[in-house]
Amino acid sequence: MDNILRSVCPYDCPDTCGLLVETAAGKAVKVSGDPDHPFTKGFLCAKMQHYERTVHSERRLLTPLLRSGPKGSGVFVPISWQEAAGRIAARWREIIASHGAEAILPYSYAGTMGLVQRNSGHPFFHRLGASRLDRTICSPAKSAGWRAVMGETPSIDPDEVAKSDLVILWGINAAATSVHFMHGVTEARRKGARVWLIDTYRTPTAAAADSVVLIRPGSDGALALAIMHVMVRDGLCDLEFIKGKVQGFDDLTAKILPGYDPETVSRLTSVPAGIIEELAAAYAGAKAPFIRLGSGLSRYGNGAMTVRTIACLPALVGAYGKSGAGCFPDTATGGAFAMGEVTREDFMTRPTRIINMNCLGDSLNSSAGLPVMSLYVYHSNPAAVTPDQNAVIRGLMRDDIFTVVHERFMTDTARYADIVLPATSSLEHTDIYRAYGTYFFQRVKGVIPPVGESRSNWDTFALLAEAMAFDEPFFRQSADQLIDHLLSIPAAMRSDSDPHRLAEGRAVRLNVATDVSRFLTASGKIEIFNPAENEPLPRFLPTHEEAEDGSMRLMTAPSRHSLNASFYERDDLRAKQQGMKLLLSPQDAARRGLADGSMVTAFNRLGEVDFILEISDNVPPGVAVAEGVWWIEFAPGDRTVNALVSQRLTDQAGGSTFYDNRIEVRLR
Ligand SMILES: Nc1nc2c(c(=O)[nH]1)N[C@H]1C(S)=C(S)[C@@H](COP(=O)(O)OP(=O)(O)OC[C@H]3O[C@@H](n4cnc5c(=O)[nH]c(N)nc54)[C@H](O)[C@@H]3O)O[C@H]1N2
Ligand SMILES: Nc1nc2c(c(=O)[nH]1)N[C@H]1C(S)=C(S)[C@@H](COP(=O)(O)OP(=O)(O)OC[C@H]3O[C@@H](n4cnc5c(=O)[nH]c(N)nc54)[C@H](O)[C@@H]3O)O[C@H]1N2
Ligand code: SF4
Ligand SMILES: [Mo]
Repeated sequence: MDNILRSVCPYDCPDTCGLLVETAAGKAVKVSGDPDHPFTKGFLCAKMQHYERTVHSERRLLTPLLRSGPKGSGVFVPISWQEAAGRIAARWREIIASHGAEAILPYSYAGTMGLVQRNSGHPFFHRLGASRLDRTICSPAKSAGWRAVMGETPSIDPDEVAKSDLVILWGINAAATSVHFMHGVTEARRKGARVWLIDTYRTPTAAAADSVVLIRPGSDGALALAIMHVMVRDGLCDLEFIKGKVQGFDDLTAKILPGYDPETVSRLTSVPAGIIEELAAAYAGAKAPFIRLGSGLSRYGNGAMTVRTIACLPALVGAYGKSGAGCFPDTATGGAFAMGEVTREDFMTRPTRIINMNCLGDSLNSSAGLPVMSLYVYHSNPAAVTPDQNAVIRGLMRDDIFTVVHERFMTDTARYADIVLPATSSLEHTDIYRAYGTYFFQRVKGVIPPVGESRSNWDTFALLAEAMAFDEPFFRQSADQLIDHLLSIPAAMRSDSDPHRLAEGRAVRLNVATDVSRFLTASGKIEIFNPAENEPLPRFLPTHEEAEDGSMRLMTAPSRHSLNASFYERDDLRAKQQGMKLLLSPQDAARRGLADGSMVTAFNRLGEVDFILEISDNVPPGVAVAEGVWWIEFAPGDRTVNALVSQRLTDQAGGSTFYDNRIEVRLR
C-alpha cells in the first residue's frame, strides 16, 4: 500500500463527505469516510463506499473518440487529443463565420461540484461569445420562494435539528438524499422529539418518522395555510415575536387564511382534517419546531409559492432565532469565494442570449431565430436527466448540430456525440468544494494520475483555448493557481478558517452567523407581505396538472442507490435497484388489470416508457413512482423516465417541474 490520502465526495449531495483514499501503484484501492470530518464523521452512503469501482470501472472512457457510424449508433474510433481539439476548433470557426458564436451552446450541470472544475467552461464560453445556459434544472424555485420571505437571511445550522422537539421532514427523502442530516434527526428522536414526514408516498425515510402524512402532489402550500389558519383560530401564535419581527401577519389573517379552513384544505390536499388539526397543534405546541425543507415540492408549476408559504410558518410561532427551531432549506454560502474570478463574465464583449436548460429539447429543434449549431456537454447527461427526453434525443440526432461530450462514461448523451472527450474522476484532479447542506469547505488534490488519457474540465478548456488561439494568460494558469488566487481574496466567511487544516486537505468551517435573529430583507422583518412580489401575499396556486381525470401523477423521485443519472455504471448498485420499476398502488393496478412484476408501458402526450411494475402499499391511489434516472442501456425499453416529463417551468425562476406530470399505464 502506498498511501492514504484525503479527498472529498464530488457529487451533487448536500453533505460533501470527507474521504480517505488508499492508493497502491497509482490506483485507488479503497475509499472510506474521513473520521476527521466534523459533519460527516467517517460515514459514507451506500453509493460511495466503493467509489474505486466507479473510478476504475471497465466502462471508463480512455481516449478521445470520433464518431464513425450514424448518430446515436455508438460507433466511434479513437483519436488523439490534438486531433480532437483541432477538429472542434475548426468546426467552431466555421460556425462562428456562418452563424456567429451564439450558435454554440454549452450544457453543464453538476457531475462534479468542485468550484473550479464545475465552472471551468464559463470563462471559455464567455470569451468565445457563445450562448449562455440558464442552469435551472434543480431547484431555483425553492430559492426564490425562500427569498421572498427571508431575503438573504442565512440558514440555521443543520446540526440544530438535534435540539428540536418536533421535526417536519417536508418533501425530502432524507434517508436517500441527506443521510448525515438524518443523524441529527435520530438524535432528536432519541431525546423524545416527534418526527413528521410529509411526502406523496411512503419513501424509505418513513421508517424514521413517527407520523407520515401523504399529501396530494403539489398541494403543500394549501396545507401550510391550513396550519396557519388553525394556529390563528386557536390563538396559538407568538404575537410578541410577530409584532416586532414579522411584516404582513394582519393582512394574511384578514385576507388569506379565512379561505383555508381544515375542511376545505382537506379536499385540496387529501389530508384528513383531523390530521391537519393534529399537525397544527403539534407544531404550535412544540418548544423548538424544526422544518427540513426538501426540493420535491418546489418542482411544480406552483413550486416557488409553495416554498414561500411554508417559509412563513416558523414566523407565526417565533421559531426563527430559537435554539433547535426554524426552517432549513439549504445553506447559502455564496459569499465565501469570489466566484467572478472563475466565471469571468468580463470576458463577454456583449451579453449573449440565455437558454433555459430545461428547454434544451425545444432549443435544439427550434426553427425560429438563431439555431443551435453546436452543443458542448460537460459533466451532465441531458439525454437522461433533462425534461422531455424525446425532444432532447430528436435534437441530438440532428446531423446539422455538432455535438461534443466530455464524460467519464459512454452515457445516453455521449452516445449521440460527434466527438467524445474522456474526463477525469474527482480522484484524478484538483479542486475546492463548498458544501450546500453544511458550513464546510475543503481543498483537495488529485490522489491518483488520470485514468487513460482522461483530462479534467479545467485542462480540457485550457487545450481548447489554445486551439482557439485565446491569448489571455488566464487560460494558461493551472487549476491550482486559480484556487490559490481564489483563496488569496479575503472573505468574511473565511476569516477564521484554519490554513493548516486547509493545507492538509481537511474540512474547514465557514464562519457564518447562523443565529437567525436579524432578517436580511428590505424591511428588516420576515416578509409574509412582500410588496416586491407579483403576489404580495402567499396564497394557494394551482399546479400545471390539476385535472382529475383518473390518471396518475408521476413522482420522478431520487433512488438511494444512484444520484440523478450517476452511478449507473456500477453493476453492484444497479442490482440493488432490481430493475427500472414503476410503483403503483394496489387500487390503480387493479383498476387497470395489471399484475405485480408485469412489463408495463407508462405514457402521456410526450412519450412512452416501459417499466417493470411493482404494486406497493407505500403508494397511494393517484400517484405513480419511478425512482432513479436510469441509462437507456439498462432500461426495459428504449426510453427512460424523463420521456414523460414536460419542459414547462415553475411559477418563478425558470425551474424544472419534474413532479408535475400525469401518466396513464397499460400492459406492454
Ligand atoms: N441518493 C440520492 N441522493 C441525492 C440525489 C439522488 O438522485 N439520489 N439527488 C441529489 C440532488 S441533485 C438533489 S437536488 C437532492 C434532492 O433531494 P430531495 O430534496 O430529497 O429530493 P427531491 O427530488 O426534491 O424529492 C424529495 C421528495 O419529495 C417528494 N415530493 C414530490 N412531490 C411532492 C409534493 O408535492 N409534496 C411533498 N410534500 N413531497 C413531494 C418526493 O416523493 C421525494 O420523496 O438530492 C441529492 N441527493
Ligand atoms: N427523472 C428525474 N430527473 C432528474 C432528477 C430526478 O430526481 N429525477 N433530478 C434532477 C436534478 S435535481 C438535477 S440537479 C439534475 C442533475 O443532472 P446532471 O448534473 O446532468 O447529473 P448526473 O446524472 O449526475 O450527470 C453528471 C455526469 O457528469 C459526469 N462527470 C462526473 N464528473 C465529471 C467531471 O469532472 N468532468 C466531466 N466532464 N464529467 C463528469 C458523470 O459521469 C455523469 O454522467 O438531474 C435532474 N433530472
Ligand atoms: S453522495 Fe452524499 S452522502 Fe454519499 S458520500 Fe457523497 S456526499 Fe456523502
Ligand atoms: Mo439537484
